[in-house]
This record gives sequence, structure tokens and C-alpha cells, in this order.
Amino acid sequence: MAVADDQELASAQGGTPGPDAEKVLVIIPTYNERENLPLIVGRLRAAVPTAYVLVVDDGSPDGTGAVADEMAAADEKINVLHRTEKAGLGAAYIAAFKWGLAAGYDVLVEMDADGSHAPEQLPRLLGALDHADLVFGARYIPGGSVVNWPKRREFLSKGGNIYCRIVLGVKLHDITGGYRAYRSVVLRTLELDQVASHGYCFQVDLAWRTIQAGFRTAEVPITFTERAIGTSKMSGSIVKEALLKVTGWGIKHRCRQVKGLVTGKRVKNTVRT
Ligand SMILES: Nc1nc2c(ncn2[C@@H]2O[C@H](COP(=O)(O)OP(=O)(O)O)[C@@H](O)[C@H]2O)c(=O)[nH]1
Ligand SMILES: [Mg+2]
Repeated sequence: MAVADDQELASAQGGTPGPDAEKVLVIIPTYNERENLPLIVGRLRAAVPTAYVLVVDDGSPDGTGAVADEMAAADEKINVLHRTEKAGLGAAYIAAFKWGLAAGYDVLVEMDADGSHAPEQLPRLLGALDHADLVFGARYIPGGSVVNWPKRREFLSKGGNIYCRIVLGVKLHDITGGYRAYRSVVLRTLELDQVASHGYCFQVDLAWRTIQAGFRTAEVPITFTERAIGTSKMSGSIVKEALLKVTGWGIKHRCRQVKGLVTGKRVKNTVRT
């Protein structure tokens, strides 16, 4: 792959080391993913053996936490963060990011436990960190796809992305997606304690903060495959939270733009890729 060649060249010439030379932590949030967890971690360890894993479990009643502990005991690259109650995806990721930053990881990756995000495509995300600080695995760009999703879910997801593009003025095609790689500098810069999104709009929240902070973003195509085992934790309240929050951010942003027009100050709203 051209990216890998470039990285090798950069390292050989004493340039910036590529993501291969950096410490990568893949964070896998779990709630009742007992059967899925060993499958996804096995695939990940085979696909990118250098990557470390942090499972963040919200006290799953099905015993996912104990399964994760067994895996961690057998593999020093696997760690587990136990949380006492289901407090939403956002809170789980924030706790995991803090853990990863404190432990000194260079790159922090988000990946679902249910097999929707293919670990085999992770090198593609890591490669794009060459020219970006946050890389999105994108379903809705050439080369990207969705497999086995009910039409209703696909419609909701595509609609959500179109809404974000219009309301926030971002150029991304998959800002709602949950397969992404952050350079640690991004997460160190953002004020994680101020992120109050509970559900999946946490993904838009963090992307929006990253863009506003002026970091470089990129999208690479991924194949998203609907889970074969277990059930989705998506709910109506998660959709409602996302709709309300994105609309609020959009209104705030447009007000700033208008103010900027009046005062002659430019407001950041586009994405650098
Ligand atoms: N720790 C934690 N993980 C969660 C929570 N909600 C969802 N997840 C995990 O987030 C990932 C995506 O959830 P999923 O139900 O597959 O959402 P969908 O793909 O949008 O239907 C899976 O790995 C879930 O186990 C939560 O409240 N806490
Ligand atoms: Mg899923």
C-alpha cells in the first residue's frame, strides 16, 4: 500500500514515525456482548497484533465483564475497565479515553464489539493518520458500504448525516459513525469533562468539537456489517437526544456565523482533510 511505503520511507529517513511505530489503543465498549467480545478481539489481535485493547464494560448483566477479565488474564495487550452501571456510550468512551491518555497511548481507536467494524480495515484508518488527527471510518463515501442493516436503520443513519451536514455545515459524510481513530493530542486538547452527550450523539459531539478546535480530519471507506449475535442498544431516547443536541449546536453555530459577518470575523465551520 502506498501509505505504508511512505511511512517506511519517512522512518528510514528519520522523519515522523508512522502509526505503525506508535502505541495504538483500541477501545471496545460493551453492554451484553458476551458472545461477540471474544470474536472481535480475536479478529483484532490477528489483524493488528501491535495494537492494545481496552474493553470498557458497563456492568453487563450477561457477564461480559467476566469474559473480558478472562481474556485480559491470558493476554497482556488486553485490559478491562469495569464501570458499575449502564451510563451510555459517551460516558464509557470518556472514561476509556482518560484511561488511555493517562497510560500514554499515541492513538485511540473506537470500535464496536458486535463485529460491525471490521478490525481487518483498521490499518486503513491508522494509515490515514499520516495526514489527519481524527480519521473516520465512513460508510457513505465511494468504497464504503452497509451490509445487512434494516432499511429503517440505514435511512435514519443517512438522514442523520445529511442533517448534520446541513445544520452544522460540515463536509463529512459519516459524522455519526463509531469507527474512528484519534491522535491523542485531539483528546488531550478537548475538554472531555464538558462532554455531556450520553448516547450515540456523543460521536457527533466529539467530531464537532474536534473540527471546531481546528484539527485535521479525514474519511476512509469501511464496510459496516450489522451484528449477527445479540441485540442493538439503539433507542428512541438516543435519537431524540441526538436531534435536539445537533439542532442546538447548529443554531449556536449559525448565530456565531451571523455575528462573524457583522463583525468581520471568520467562523470555522469547514473540515480540513
Ligand atoms: N459500555 C457501554 N457500551 C455500550 C453502551 N451502549 C452501547 N454500547 C456498545 O456500543 C457498541 C454499539 O452498540 P450497538 O447496540 O451495536 O449499536 P448499533 O450498532 O447502533 O445498533 C456495542 O459494542 C455496544 O455493546 C453503554 O451504555 N455502555
Ligand atoms: Mg451494532
